[in-house]
Amino acid sequence: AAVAAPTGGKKVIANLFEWNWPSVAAECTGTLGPKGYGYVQVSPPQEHVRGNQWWVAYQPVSYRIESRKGTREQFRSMVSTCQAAGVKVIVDAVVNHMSGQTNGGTGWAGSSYQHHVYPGIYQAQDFHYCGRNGTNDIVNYLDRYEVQNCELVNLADLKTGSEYVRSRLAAYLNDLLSLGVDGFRLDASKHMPAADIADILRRLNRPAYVVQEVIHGAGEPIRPEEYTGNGDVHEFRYGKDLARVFRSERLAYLRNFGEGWGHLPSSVASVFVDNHDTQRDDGGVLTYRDRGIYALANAFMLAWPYGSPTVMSSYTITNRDAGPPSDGGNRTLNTTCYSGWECEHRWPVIANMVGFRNATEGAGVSNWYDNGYQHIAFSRTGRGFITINDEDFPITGRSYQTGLPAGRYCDVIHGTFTNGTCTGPIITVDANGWFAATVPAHDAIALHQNARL
Ligand code: AAO
Repeated sequence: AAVAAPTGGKKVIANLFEWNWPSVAAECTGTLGPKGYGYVQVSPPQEHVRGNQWWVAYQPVSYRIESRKGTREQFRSMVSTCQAAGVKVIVDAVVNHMSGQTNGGTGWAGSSYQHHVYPGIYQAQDFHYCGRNGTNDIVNYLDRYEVQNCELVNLADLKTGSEYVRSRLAAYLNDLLSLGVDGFRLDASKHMPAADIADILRRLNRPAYVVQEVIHGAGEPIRPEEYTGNGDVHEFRYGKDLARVFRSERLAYLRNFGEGWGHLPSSVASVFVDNHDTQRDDGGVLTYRDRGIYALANAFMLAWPYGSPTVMSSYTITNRDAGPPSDGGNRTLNTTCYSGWECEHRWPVIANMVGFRNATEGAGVSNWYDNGYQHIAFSRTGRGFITINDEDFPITGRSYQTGLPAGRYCDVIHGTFTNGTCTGPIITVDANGWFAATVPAHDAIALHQNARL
């Protein structure tokens, strides 16, 4: 009962990583809805092991909706507030495994557990023991059996082939649907056979958006393509390739970015410049630390019609494992943008380009221009136009064919369009679709039909 791509006119996802529920709700009303985001992705909501690392959320000990991010009632209220603001909710669902700590303990909400024993939920027989590597851990990603039957970093690996485990996981997802959620990011999907996921999804009480985390790995036997029958799949090559282009290659190469680069079919690809793992563990990708170049890369992603884009929103990373700003009891504090939290989704260039995406949905690419190096331009036929100059020098004395109707347009890279006025420069497109302007170094100009004066 999955749907293969976000539905509705507004498809951009904001990933409010590790935000607590009251802060997510306030952001839906205050920013995400008004800026045109269609979805918010939230971090795992189930009870988890205790600790102040962010990744405790990826170690479930029960399916109670009770975590450092808030209670079941706060979660329910967040979902309805977001939906009232026109923003659907996607939950990061951890269904491949339970906790990974060798010693047992007491979870966030008081449930006691041992590694491989979660009273009333799972017992020892509900897990895989692959019998390899002395630890039962995955070592060799080139071995399909190992990846799907051994433990990912010691996390108790659920036997998703068993009837009981499937029904228990479906019950968890159906409970989230009963709280009103619209979709799921299925964590660690590579570690579950695609057919097991399909079986679990058939048990959902209603259709939901599904995106599976299957990291493309060179030479690995388990490929992202195997999972596209279940829903969308994260395209990890996108952010890596885009970063390489911006850092050391040429923007001119982007003219066929996506399928032309061997990436997944656009209709099932979920894309992002970075996510919570790559911003920590993959030095190659662009992140908030890259400031203006990161904004330009997101602007390209939002302008370019490939895949379903997710905008990352991070807290400031002090070290790899450190959790978000929290109180003495490890409860996540309310978000304070630009102080401990980066709030990339609010950066004016990124937030305004969400409106560009919405205004150009379904339009093709035309009027491609590049100078062979770091200056590109293209139209989203009849609805929008962008030019990006990532040269170290301004581009002067040029005119651009936009293909847009004549008129005065807000440059949404430098200005915000509200109630018919623009807080930044206004670009005049002539009767033949042209305008002339200087594009500063490492900068851009973007126009669209919904920001016309
Ligand atoms: C923590 C501790 C561990 C401890 C464990 C249990 O750190 O020391 O053993 O608790 O007590 C998160 C954290 C972990 C944390 C875990 C549980 O990142 O540090 O462990 O929570 O609390 C693989 C999986 C992928 C997974 C990724 C991290 O396939 O599913 O590892 N991502 C998700 C989440 C992630 C989370 C979990 C899963 C677990 O997004 O946040 O972990 O719920 C290759 C393979 C990939 C593989 C990577 C990393 O990727 O292809 O499948 O991902 O290696 O092992 C290039 C290559 C590409 C390569 C990539 C590596 O792109 O092309 O092939 O580089 O960066």
